[in-house]
Amino acid sequence: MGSLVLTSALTASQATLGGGEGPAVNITASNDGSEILPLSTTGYDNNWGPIIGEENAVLTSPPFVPAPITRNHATKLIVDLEVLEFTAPIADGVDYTFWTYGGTVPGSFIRTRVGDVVEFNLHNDPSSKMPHNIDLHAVTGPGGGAASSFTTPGHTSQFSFQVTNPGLYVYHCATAPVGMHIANGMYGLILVEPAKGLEPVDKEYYVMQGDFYTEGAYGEAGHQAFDMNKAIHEDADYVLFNGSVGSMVGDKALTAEVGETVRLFVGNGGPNLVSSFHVIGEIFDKVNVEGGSLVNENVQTTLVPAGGSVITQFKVDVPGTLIIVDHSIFRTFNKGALGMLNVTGPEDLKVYSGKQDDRIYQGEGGAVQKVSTAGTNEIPATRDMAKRMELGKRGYEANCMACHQANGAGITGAFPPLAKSDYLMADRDRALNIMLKGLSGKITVNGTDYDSVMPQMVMSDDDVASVLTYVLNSWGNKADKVTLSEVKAAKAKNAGGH
Ligand code: HEC
Ligand SMILES: [Cu+2]
Repeated sequence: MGSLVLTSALTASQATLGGGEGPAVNITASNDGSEILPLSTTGYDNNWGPIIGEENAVLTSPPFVPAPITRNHATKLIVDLEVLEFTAPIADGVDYTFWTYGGTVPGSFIRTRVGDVVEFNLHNDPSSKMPHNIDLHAVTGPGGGAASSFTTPGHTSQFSFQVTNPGLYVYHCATAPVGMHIANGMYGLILVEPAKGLEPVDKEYYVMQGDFYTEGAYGEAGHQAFDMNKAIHEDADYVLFNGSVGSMVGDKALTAEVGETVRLFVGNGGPNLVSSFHVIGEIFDKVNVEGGSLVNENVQTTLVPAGGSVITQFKVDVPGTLIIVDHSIFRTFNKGALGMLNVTGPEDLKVYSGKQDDRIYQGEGGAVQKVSTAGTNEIPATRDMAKRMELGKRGYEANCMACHQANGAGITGAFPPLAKSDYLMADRDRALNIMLKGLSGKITVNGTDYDSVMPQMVMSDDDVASVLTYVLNSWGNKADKVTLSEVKAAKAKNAGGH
């Protein structure tokens, strides 16, 4: 493992390198000295030379990636990425409301070269309901850009960063509740090529896994809403490559010809599950472990962490259909994690049988367990005001603060205020229902319109009573304490009414 030792160049001045050539010291060999590795990095070496010119980044939708970078110098790279929310099929006959970067799940693939200064423009479409931002794992800086990129619908945020470390990095939304934004599809990959580029191959593809949580079980028809409770329990209904069941099968399968070398840029958006990434009928000749500089060879199955990546490379020797799976195998046959790579070309004695069955992943109906609703362990019905306020503050910090802020002031244009909110204080039953069911649609708070979505919160009845008591009695608000029986009555009424 000689590739990570050349760190002394860290302090070298870029000014000493005038010529737009790659770094002077760029030799990485395996132990026997025979081979240049796929990500033939120099370790952490910031001799990138001057930033020359500027260009607009080419972005691609999965399963495609932009062409390899041929520049031999760093540049100013302008990225325009648009957030779009829309409803689309997640499976045959099943719709889901996705939140996306660039209109696809995963989001657009971004290709950079180490040393590039990226000017990032995050556009949030005016039709969006939610604010969004972006945390790029390729960024060195607070929140990976999240703090600088919080963008309400109809706005654009701009920030810049230099890509300092070669590798394959995940980007994702980091707006509260983070898990929900990721679960709805807000992730993608950004590649930072080493100065001398990657080893040339014949085909490159973009595959990214994600887990999805729906109110109905796998395959249940109609529009399926996001299920926060299942997400918290990591009880995924769908585990998918590239955002839908069947995204890479049939005429959408990846393709290659016998004798070609294929590189897969593989990401895992999560939000929860780790992928045991495997291609049935292949062996990865090389794997950039976790998307970094360490190269493993002759690998059958490689782990892709949630919020992580790998680069796999293999030569296809025989014709047939290779099946791309998460080898946590129920996910493949019961939750959708199945793609295909069709290899065509001359037959060989060891032809892969190619016996694929398009029905195998459909309609098997995973035995998804129903998650029981929030805990209802018995609590004294007689907590006094002080106790309610104490518990409520804790519950507020855990469940509400990310959006409505510690002082209850909310965030203008995104999250309405609770402090002195006329909407909140006008109707106690309505407030209770918001706590139990979330809220969407147009409302007016203190003269300002909001048309957004507050997800359903998962809290015990006791917590609901405490948090609402706290909210109704903080930041200048004043009301009676909320009792457990009030919460239970509201719940019973909802159960009857629907
Ligand atoms: C993910 C962000 C988010 C979280 C977390 C959240 N809310 Fe909201 N909340 C919103 C949004 C957005 C709206 C406006 C919804 C609309 O436009 O219909 C809202 C509206 C409200 C309203 C009505 C409007 C007002 O300002 O009076 C109340 C009350 C409220 N939330 C209370 C809470 C409480 C209490 C919690 C914690 C248990 C909470 N919210 C957690 C985003 C959130
Ligand atoms: Cu988001």
